[in-house]
Amino acid sequence: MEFLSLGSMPPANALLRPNELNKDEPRYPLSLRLCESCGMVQLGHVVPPQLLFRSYLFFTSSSQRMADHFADLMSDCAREFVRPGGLIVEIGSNDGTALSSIDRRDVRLLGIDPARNIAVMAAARGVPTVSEFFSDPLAQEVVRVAGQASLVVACNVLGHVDDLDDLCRGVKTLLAPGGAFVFEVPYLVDLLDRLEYDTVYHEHLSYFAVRPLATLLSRHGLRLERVEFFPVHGGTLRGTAVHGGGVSGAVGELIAGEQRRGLSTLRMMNGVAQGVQQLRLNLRERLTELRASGKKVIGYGAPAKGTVVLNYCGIGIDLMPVVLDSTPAKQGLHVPGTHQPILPSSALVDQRPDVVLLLAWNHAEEIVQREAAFRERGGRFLTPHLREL
Ligand code: JHZ
Repeated sequence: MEFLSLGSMPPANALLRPNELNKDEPRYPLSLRLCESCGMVQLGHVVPPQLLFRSYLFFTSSSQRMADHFADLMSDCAREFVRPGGLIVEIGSNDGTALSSIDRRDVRLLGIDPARNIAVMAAARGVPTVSEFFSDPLAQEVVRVAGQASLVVACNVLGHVDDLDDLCRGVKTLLAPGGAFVFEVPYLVDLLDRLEYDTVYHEHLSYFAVRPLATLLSRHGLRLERVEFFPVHGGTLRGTAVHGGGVSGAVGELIAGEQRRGLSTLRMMNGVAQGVQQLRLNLRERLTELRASGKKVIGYGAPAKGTVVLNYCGIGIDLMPVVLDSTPAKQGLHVPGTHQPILPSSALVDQRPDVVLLLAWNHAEEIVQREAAFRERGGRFLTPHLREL
């Protein structure tokens, strides 16, 4: 049952070149649905993955905090699960940031990522990368060539994959006995509690609570053994699964807690949808007031999330003339739909805004610290959830 519609939107990372601004942009419906029986929350419409992921503009290395987070994950998991000579495979390895952080010389590494432009960057970091979509047939091929993996890692990947059964079959094929599948996904409960509607975009097909994850894994002979939570990306769930069935006692308790909260009820989702609609009105009102009082507002960060906020809230160039982003590949391009030009972060000084809308709010600490001089000059940071920083 559909409970939230964000309208029809261009894909969040389909940034435009200046000569594309007058052309029609492909738009696709963006809405969330709940399966009341299994608790899965998913998009109502699937954009073909070839259009979204073959050439990709998001680089894991763009945040030092995220790079540190993944380095910790890799070193902890390698210590726990990988013996000398063992193989570590990362699905969705992006630019190789996580795998290249492993400082052990006695393990073998393999990245798998469909983005061809990014695989080149991973190779330059010394990470051998297969530039393909992960699938069970690909897993069989990896096993044939390199053997099974003691550790399979997939961070922010499960939500991006339409055929989750095939992905789990592939993990089952790839995982050596005694090995672990460690994955991270944005945690649905945080999304709902904090109204993080901007993490809903065409790349993210599924939004996970613990119960549907456990059901999915167990259907493929994988047992969800451990679940941990981290604050990154607005609330992240890290799961560790091993060969087997069912769930551990601790995971069972988490599932019971989610059920007690009424997580898979339409009633709860409808409340969230109302909160999101209110947030849109409030943000538009605040930006309109700022403009009326002669204040200049610009955006900081051109993340996928930013495209959603600007398009859903109807924030055009009149309310926000430019957006800044530190990623060289994004600079000189324009935000899909609303068309703000993307300038380097260094333009903050020349732009002289009064208020910065922190579209990359999940990196607030890193950004606010770096841009301390802006606040010293009297500037203010505001998040799309109307938090003042
Ligand atoms: P960021 C990505 O979402 C895409 P996005 C993906 N689909 C996913 O699942 C999630 O991550 C988890 C810039 N920046 O990380 C860099 C600065 O300008 O929120 C990025 O363009 N200055 C895989 O795109 C953007 O902000 C800075 O100091 O929503 C952040 O993008 C920092 C730290 C970042 O991901």
